[in-house]
Amino acid sequence: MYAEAKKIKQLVEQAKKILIIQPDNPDGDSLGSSLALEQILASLNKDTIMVCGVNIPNYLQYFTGWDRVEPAALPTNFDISIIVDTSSISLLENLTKHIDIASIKSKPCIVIDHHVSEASIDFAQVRLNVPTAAATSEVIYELSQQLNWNINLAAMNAIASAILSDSLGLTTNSTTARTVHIIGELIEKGVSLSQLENARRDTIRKSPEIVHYKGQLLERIEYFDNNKLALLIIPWEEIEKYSPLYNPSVLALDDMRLTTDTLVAIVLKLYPDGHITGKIRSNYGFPVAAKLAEKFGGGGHDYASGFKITDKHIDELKTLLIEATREIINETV
Ligand SMILES: [Mn+2]
Repeated sequence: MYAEAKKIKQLVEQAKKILIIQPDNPDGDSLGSSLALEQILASLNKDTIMVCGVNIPNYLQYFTGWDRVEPAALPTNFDISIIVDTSSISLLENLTKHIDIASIKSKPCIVIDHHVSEASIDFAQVRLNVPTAAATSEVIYELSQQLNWNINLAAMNAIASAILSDSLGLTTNSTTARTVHIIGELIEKGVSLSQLENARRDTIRKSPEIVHYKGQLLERIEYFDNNKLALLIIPWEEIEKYSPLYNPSVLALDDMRLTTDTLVAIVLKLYPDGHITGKIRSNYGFPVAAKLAEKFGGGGHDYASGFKITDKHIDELKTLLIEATREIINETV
């Protein structure tokens, strides 16, 4: 039972139009959470607008309704907002180029999340953060059950896909018995996992161009400290060219993590205004991802995290990252 449920119910009941916000790094969980909320709130006769600061990438377009997420909408006539799957203000930077942050701050805001790191969104009226949940969509499922909100089949499909996405098919360390039970309940109510998986597989097919680009990325992976750290840098020209087709980091990360002796895999993306984002993944038994990201102003989970840097050259950042990873490895191993 969530103590925050009552307050959330009140805010939702009083609202007519609800803005649903995803972070600037949308993933299967943030998208599935948004789509599930869209359906659940529609059953409560609420109008919703789903927004995200970036376009929904191709590899997530197996979610029915992804195209209802507006990348650059300018809604001001909403009553409350719900931010899903992040507690970090830095992940709303792109969005606030399209929407005045003051309009969000001036109205009640609810955060629903499952990230362990400290919350930097300080203007939310209610923050329902459940770090023990494998996905934000798991929290939305539990909350809806608790409040007796109707979850239709479209919402159940979105929740199931989102949970499977964040939990890598129920295999991450964050997957609990409850996570698996929820999937079981969704199947009982009509969700077909094989149908969802087929839809997903259809969208993750790669064009020959992307398969060749993946080859280039794999060749460029650098290994440090006896392969314990795998590092890949993706320049803006490639992000611009390939990310509308496929997320470049997703192309390489699994192979990086699956290298013999590798404990930590990091992908750095370079942007034209000089900022650099980092995606960190660590291997099972080595839960240091959030700790490492925090050293660079970011955060996340034990095995998956990220950060954003605006004041460092790539060479300097690379040196610092190699040192920080080495330190954490020495402390842990
Ligand atoms: Mn998530």
